[in-house]
Amino acid sequence: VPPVAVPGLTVLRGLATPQDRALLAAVDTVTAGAPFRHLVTPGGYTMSVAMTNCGRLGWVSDRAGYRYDPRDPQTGRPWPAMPDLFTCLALRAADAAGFADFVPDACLINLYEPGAKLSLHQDRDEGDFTAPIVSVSLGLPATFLFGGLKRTDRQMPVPLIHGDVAVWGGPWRLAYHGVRALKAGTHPLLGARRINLTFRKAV
Ligand code: MD5
Ligand code: FE
Repeated sequence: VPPVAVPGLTVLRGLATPQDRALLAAVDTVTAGAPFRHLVTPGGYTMSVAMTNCGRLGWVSDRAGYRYDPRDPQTGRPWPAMPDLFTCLALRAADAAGFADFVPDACLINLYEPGAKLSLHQDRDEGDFTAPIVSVSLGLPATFLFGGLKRTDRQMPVPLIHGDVAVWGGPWRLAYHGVRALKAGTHPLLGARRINLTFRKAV
């Protein structure tokens, strides 16, 4: 996998690999309290990526719109706490990419099965665009598409494999991005799945 030469994007190859089993055990703890579910977009489409959250705030979508919610709408309970392992990894990655003191208050957990994709979008539901976003890839490889600040800007494909941690922020915080449909395959730890942890400062 080649090094990434995209301005505004730092990919720390394999940073999460030494902790992969512990990270997946923590994901299981979170999903025991807040199961993965397929959210509906404001336009009425059901997303192919299944999602859940941990931390003080969780990202949700329904017919009313996108928002951060302190409670899981499916259970009415607060989201499971952010595991310390998650917070520490996100802080360490942000630091390595030049963003000091990143303390995420939201972790969106995305589950991809073959065929699942994320269409081109911006992450703009957060209150503070000066904080970076940190993303951890586990399981099957995916192709991340990193665009520009306009929807029509050319997109750069970036392969993300198990253990990779991506950080972006600064002037590129509002870049358009997406994930290509996941190809079928079998990963030794995750089988036919990709799990992505996306850490953000929502407020
Ligand atoms: C994912 N998740 O892999 C993607 C990518 C999301 C989302 O986009 O909103 O849940 S993780 C986000 C990411 C990683 C590296 C760079 C950029 C975004 N970016 O330049 O925008 O499930
Ligand atoms: Fe995104």
